[in-house]
Amino acid sequence: MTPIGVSPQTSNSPTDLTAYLSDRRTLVDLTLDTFLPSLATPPGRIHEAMRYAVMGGGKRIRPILAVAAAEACGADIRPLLRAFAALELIHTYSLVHDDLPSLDNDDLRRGRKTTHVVFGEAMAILAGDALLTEALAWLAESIPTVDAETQLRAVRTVACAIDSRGMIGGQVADLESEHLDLASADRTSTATLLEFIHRNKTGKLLTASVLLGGILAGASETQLENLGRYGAAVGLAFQIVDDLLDQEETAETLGKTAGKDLAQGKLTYPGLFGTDAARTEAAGQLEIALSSADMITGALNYLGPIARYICERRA
Ligand code: GRG
Repeated sequence: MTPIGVSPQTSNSPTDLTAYLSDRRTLVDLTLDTFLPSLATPPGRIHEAMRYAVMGGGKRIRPILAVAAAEACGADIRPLLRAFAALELIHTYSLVHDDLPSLDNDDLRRGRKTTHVVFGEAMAILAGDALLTEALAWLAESIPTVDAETQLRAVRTVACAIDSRGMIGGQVADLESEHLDLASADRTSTATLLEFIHRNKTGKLLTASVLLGGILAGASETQLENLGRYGAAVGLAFQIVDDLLDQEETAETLGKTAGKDLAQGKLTYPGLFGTDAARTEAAGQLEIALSSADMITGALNYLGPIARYICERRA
């Protein structure tokens, strides 16, 4: 298979984040388009649904985090791109399933109709299943620059992040927490539950993305520790900011339904602690992320600017 080319580095300066994000996003999109089954592959309808869900936008934060971590650890990312793009398949599967009528019942995602609205519920369930399965195959595809044991560790890291003790577990706790009677609930245990939901539902896949980049780059254990700390902080901050955006932005800006958390009685940081305290918590997590990013001393390190972008984004 022809490796996907990396365009010339646009800038070595972390201040040039926009160019960096755009360049890496193009690489991720190219990889997804190259390796996803074509519409001509039978049965065409499932591949159409998979491509509709994946190729219709999205910030590509998870694969970009993996790319940034690998680059910060000094790796040539070209042979690693398919494994990194697998993160986007996993993320998209979670969105497709989360939008289903039996879960969030949403009809807007990434500025377009959700997959089940366009393809029907049965096909959306199967497309989500197929994306997850495809992701595992991409992660397990042998990589010339990575030995088999290291790759096994990488696959295990991602799988453990999204299982019933990780992303799915967080989703289940989130479902069960809907319409909690906050007035009569003990505040400390509610706060613990909220952190559990955010760290698992959102944080673990983001952390695994950073770790995947580091592991496949051959990072040292010390580097992996710093990457793990960075990922956990970014993951928590990401979801707190998402809670704030749900409250403050419009569906037009977000490309998904706004104000849903309140309507669904979801447990959120601004809901439990107020907007100012939620912002303070996100800022604290950003500080942790920035100091952890600084410990990775590679020549090309965009981890800090990406963490800042995640905390300051408006969509
Ligand atoms: C497997 C059903 C199922 C659920 C797992 C991750 C998840 C739990 C559900 C997806 C929906 C959701 C609200 C996730 C929280 C994380 C989050 C804010 C996702 C949106 O991620 P962005 O902003 O989206 O990176 P884009 O569209 O940019 O990729």
